[in-house]
Amino acid sequence: MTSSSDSSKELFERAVKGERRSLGRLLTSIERGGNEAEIIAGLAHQVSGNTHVVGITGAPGSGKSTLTGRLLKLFSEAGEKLAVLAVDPSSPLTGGAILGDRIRMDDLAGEESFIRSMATRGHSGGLALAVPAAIQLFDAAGYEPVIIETVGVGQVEVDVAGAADTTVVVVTPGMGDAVQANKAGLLEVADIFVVNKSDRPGANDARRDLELMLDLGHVSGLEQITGYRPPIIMANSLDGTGAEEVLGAIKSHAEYLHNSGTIHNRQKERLVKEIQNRIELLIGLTADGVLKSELGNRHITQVLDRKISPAEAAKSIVRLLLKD
Ligand SMILES: Nc1nc2c(ncn2[C@@H]2O[C@H](COP(=O)(O)OP(=O)(O)OP(=O)(O)O)[C@@H](O)[C@H]2O)c(=O)[nH]1
Ligand SMILES: [Mg+2]
Repeated sequence: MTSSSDSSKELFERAVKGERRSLGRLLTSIERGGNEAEIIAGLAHQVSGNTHVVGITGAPGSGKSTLTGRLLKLFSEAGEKLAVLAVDPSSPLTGGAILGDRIRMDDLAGEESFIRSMATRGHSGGLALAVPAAIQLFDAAGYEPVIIETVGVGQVEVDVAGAADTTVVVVTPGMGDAVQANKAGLLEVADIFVVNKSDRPGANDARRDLELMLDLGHVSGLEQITGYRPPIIMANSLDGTGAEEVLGAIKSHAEYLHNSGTIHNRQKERLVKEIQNRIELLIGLTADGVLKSELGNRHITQVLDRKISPAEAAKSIVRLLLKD
């Protein structure tokens, strides 16, 4: 074993015993990616599979962090040792804003809770691997639940939501927010809806839009099979209205998952997705390498000489690679 994996192992053992500084260092390695991250994820995987993962997603500025802060306080008061991971799939530049959230949240967290933000740091596929690894690490270190906050702007957060056992989708009154969430594919993944900023005009319209969409069968096909209909909760996270109800809904959904046995499917889906992401990453790296190799050059030359098409070159290379 290399010395770096030795030190990861030591850090991991200390993190599992509750040493927060070690946990922080491991999370930094996970965020950086590469071999070290893989070793840590492997160690964590062996002893994970217990925590409940709650995803909180929604449009930028919908109040996810404010709501998360409320939940953090309620869970902490109930004696839970929870972890919050704030994920920003956009640019590393907004890391500062997330940090601002973190500082606000630190005031609300109990001594035992752990709050962390994670940005892409510009490497592709980074979050797709870093988020599940971080979840497994928190899980191994005994944090329950793990709350993941992501900004809802594209595919990444739908994926991250897919990594959760319970997904909370936050919408706000006005501007057809519910319709936007529907377009972004967020309604399909929602287990709980929160109409936040319900102190603003149009909150009841937003609620009605969501009810209609649920009725219209965007999700009701699933509802008929499972018997579960996502609740819609009106909240004002500035004064804390609705937060207890959201907490109750998270607990009810967790119970539903356990009673129906669906929890195993979710955990399986999460691991299958992780394997898929890792395969894609490995194949991508292999493709990069091959194109710079002798084999790659031979094919590139043939394509340039118009002897074979790019598609034929790709297929031929893949066929040759799969032989090894
Ligand atoms: N009126 C009102 N304002 C709220 C409510 N919840 C949050 N806000 C405000 O909305 C703004 C955005 O809140 P955040 O919690 O940072 O929203 P967010 O979804 O985490 O934002 P990003 O992480 O940047 O996507 C802040 O100024 C909050 O104070 C609410 O229930 N009512
Ligand atoms: Mg936020």
